[in-house]
Amino acid sequence: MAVADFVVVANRLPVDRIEGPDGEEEWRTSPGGLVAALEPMMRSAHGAWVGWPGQADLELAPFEIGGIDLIPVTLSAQEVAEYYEGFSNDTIWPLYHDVIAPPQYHREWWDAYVTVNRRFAEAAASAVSENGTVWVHDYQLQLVPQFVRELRPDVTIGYFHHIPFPAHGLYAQLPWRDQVLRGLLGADVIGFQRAQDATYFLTAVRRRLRYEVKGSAVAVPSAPGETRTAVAKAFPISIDTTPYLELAARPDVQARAAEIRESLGNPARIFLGVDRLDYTKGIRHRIKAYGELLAEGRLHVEDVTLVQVASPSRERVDAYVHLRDEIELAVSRINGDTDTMGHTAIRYLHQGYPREEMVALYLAADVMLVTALRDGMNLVAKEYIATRADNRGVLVLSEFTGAADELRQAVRVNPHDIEGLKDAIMQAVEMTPREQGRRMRALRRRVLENDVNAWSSSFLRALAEVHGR
Ligand code: GDG
Repeated sequence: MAVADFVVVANRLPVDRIEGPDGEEEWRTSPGGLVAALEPMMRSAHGAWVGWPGQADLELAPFEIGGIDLIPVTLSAQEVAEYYEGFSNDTIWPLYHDVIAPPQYHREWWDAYVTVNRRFAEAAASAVSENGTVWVHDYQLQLVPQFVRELRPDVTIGYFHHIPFPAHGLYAQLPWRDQVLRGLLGADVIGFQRAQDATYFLTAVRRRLRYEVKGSAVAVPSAPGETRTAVAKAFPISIDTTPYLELAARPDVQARAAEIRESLGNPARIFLGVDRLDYTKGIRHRIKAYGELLAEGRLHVEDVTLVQVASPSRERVDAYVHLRDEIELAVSRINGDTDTMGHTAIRYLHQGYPREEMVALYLAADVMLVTALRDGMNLVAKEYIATRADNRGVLVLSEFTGAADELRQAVRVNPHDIEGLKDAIMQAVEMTPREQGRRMRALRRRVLENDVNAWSSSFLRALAEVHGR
């Protein structure tokens, strides 16, 4: 069944199962970073997408939605627990985000990871046409490039890593460190968010596998006495700017932004945080700094509100359950200490919202707080900038995000430095409209010129160049 010239492989299919109007189940395209990034290209290239439908033990035949052929991969409940919640989200995720939470190493999880990666690779290998292209995404599927190459040496293989790659001293903890490097090196091009990630990866390749590395090119042994070239470099991902520009210009969305401000009591400054509820996002640090500014009287509850959207995430992984408790305790303490009948310090929302509402929130916010302790890119920062057509608003941005490499005119922070974070928040509060405009214009130019189409084109160009070298 070799059909598609271009096959995307990602952990999740870009769809959610929902209940239709008459109670029947149907599929709807789901929002989210990767989906938003690839959807436009998938439609124009008539590609296929291999992924898990998001429910255990679901056996589904391939189907089409919105012009994209979807090829579902079945995972058992045990595989979801071991490959996805276990190895992907409780081993690789914390290790690659600088061990902010302790990674768990379990041999059964690794075995499940290998088995499931092989299944994804088999699905991709049988879907891709002769000399076609397979583009693998992210840390759940690091072995897929190697497995696809073993099955289909004719195809061009790309891999993009959405999260950070750790420094060698940390990476070396991984009991399966050499196997993972060999898995990734099955690709012709291995893309990272930041130059630093690519450097760390190349260091690991040199030190662990002793392959020859020249600049961004690795000589990977392919047959006795022969090598092929794999290239590892940075391709900073971005957003599909069109829907953000369109929504931000819509009168009803602007009216909704005004209504949000009104319902918060029209404070002089609205701060906004939008994150999956994840320990990498620095939500606690942000709340701590903000709470201290209120306690010290540098900010007053009548004048300011922090809206914190923390969308539910990985609720079956222990570290996330603890994090939620910690954040909710901190929020209710600050609110309890400072709220008045008419004003609240933090409007905390453990909910997901439609994109219209997200854009209304971006428009309502004077200051966007992105304080991640480690983040591959952070698309929220770019979304906020895209919506600020009036060139007003301030982005406070952690230097530990991929976005910090590009968004130089943001107010940069080290979120571990609470005093520095407090000063940055005050700098944002006090920034003149003229200075806001100067910075925001430059930020917008950067984001609008380097959108997701520019990102995918540059990755695919690099892929075409390397293959056959
Ligand atoms: C990974 C890497 C990298 C969030 N809540 C709602 C909602 N969102 C949307 C945001 C944004 C996306 O989800 C989150 O993207 P991020 O980049 O911030 O973070 P991760 O989910 O951790 O993504 C990350 C990314 O991959 C892409 O390579 O940048 O570093 O960790 O688009 O707007 N969207 C809606 N409702 C919500 O409640 N509609």
